[in-house]
Amino acid sequence: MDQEITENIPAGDLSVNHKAGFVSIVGKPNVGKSTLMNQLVGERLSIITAKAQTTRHRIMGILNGTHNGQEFQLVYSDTPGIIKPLYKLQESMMSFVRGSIEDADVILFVTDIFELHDENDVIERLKKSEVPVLLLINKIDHATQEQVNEKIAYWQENFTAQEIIPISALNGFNTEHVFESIISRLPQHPAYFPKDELTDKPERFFASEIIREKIFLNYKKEVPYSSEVVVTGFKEKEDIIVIQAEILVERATQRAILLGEGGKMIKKTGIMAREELERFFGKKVFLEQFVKVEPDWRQKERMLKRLGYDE
Ligand SMILES: Nc1nc2c(ncn2[C@@H]2O[C@H](COP(=O)(O)OP(=O)(O)OP(=O)(O)O)[C@@H](O)[C@H]2O)c(=O)[nH]1
Ligand SMILES: [Mg+2]
Repeated sequence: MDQEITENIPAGDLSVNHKAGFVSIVGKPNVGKSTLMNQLVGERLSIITAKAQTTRHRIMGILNGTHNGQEFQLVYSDTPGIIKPLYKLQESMMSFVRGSIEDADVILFVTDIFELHDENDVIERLKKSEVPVLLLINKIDHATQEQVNEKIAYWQENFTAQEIIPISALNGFNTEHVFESIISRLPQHPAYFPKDELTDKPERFFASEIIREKIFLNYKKEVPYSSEVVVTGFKEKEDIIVIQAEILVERATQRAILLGEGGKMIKKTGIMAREELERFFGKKVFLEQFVKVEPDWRQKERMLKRLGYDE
């Protein structure tokens, strides 16, 4: 299991007594990439749902600390699950994945012990990169030792990784081992971000993601995939944050579903979002939501740019 290979490890600038690097978390949809990033960073930065393609952006989570007497900064990137894009939004999602693989010092290739995904498109992308890859077999909390061993054997046959590590991102099982493996491969480099920054994204982004998470949880079929959230107002007052959010959908029928009978469903979604926003920001939140039809926004380049889907 431990295939420690020390070649390929960038030494970086040895005169700097500090380690820093970019760690990209990639894999198929729904394997637990966002769960893992939150676990490794120790914050709930990325939204998580049981539905595939929850994450649409590259989201950085920054971890600073000291390891064996040396300061370090790990810049994790959570990314969208790798798929063959069918529409423009998904093309942008895949360009975020590409960018994060290009920047990486270490790649975490996350797989699911139970799902038999066709992982070839992930492997194709990783083949082009020279960066060390740690292959993580996730969700082993429900697996037997025998199933874990079988999966390790499968991956030893089918992929060349520097290490194969079975984990449970949900329970944090073996994630400390993952951290140690990353740190040992990190180059000497000054910090990339100020030490008090937790992420590269603004507060508004997290507000919109939290609302989107509740839409993913409350609606079925194509509705979550056709929805996008834009925070149009974010005012922090002394004791409350006032947030206005537009929810875009592609069709009038989806708007009706989102609202629900007598506005019941949107109200429920709003309450769930507000509670989560209050936890996230540690403050009272007043949330106003407006549902708008923006025909085919997922296909329109100009709209996607406006919504932040360009690199
Ligand atoms: N049992 C179990 N479930 C897990 C584990 N890690 C993640 N999950 C579940 O798997 C589902 C997907 O998790 P995410 O973290 O959103 O997966 P993702 O890879 O980020 O998915 P996309 O953003 O859609 O690509 C959620 O229901 C998680 O709770 C794990 O270690 N064990
Ligand atoms: Mg995700």
